[in-house]
Amino acid sequence: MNWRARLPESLRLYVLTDRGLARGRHEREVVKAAIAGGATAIQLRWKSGTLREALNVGREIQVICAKSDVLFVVNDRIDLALALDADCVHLGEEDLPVDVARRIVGDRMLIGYSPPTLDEAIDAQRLGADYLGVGPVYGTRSKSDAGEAVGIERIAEVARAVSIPVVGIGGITAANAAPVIEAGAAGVSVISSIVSAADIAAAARELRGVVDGARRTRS
Ligand code: TZP
Ligand code: MG
Repeated sequence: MNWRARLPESLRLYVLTDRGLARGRHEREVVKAAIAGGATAIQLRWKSGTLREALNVGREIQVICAKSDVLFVVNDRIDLALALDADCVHLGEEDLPVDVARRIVGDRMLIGYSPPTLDEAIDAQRLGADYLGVGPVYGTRSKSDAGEAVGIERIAEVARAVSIPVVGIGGITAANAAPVIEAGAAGVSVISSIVSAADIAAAARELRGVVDGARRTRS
């Protein structure tokens, strides 16, 4: 699969797993339902538990993603991403820097990065990032160190400043996703509005509909 060529399409509805927010459901169930509803990318986000467990869960959800041509992303850990031969690794400011990561993974894996500032967004593109996660767009309780909401304006600013795709993240729901796309994002990245939904597939379908609708009116 040439993920780079189809990257903006694959970033339309980007769902992050979170065991603590999944109401007791296993990642495999969450991921299957999210994909049934139209998720285009799945990120294994693993904040507690052992690396061995993450490897085993990652193997399971990677197979589910591959069957549906859904981009499989590993959060934070290049070692885990390489062990799984993931499609992509997503890094933050506390992880290995983008240029160091690029030296390790070469061209075999996409690299996403969450820049804390506009300058870092521009740097990340120069250093080899394939896409950027920008946020928190709105207030969120899903990441304790996410910081203050940066708003829609930051999406527009970053999207104007770089040529790689941008996804919005943080507090995004079907009710507030359209402005994120209208501001220039290729897609939306979400945890709670899908992972915590009673009906995950229905929630994904609704959000995907909003994203696709906003993309159509933008173009
Ligand atoms: N990075 C910035 S905000 C956030 C992450 C991982 C959490 C997004 O979760 P939610 O529930 O969609 O606000
Ligand atoms: Mg991270």
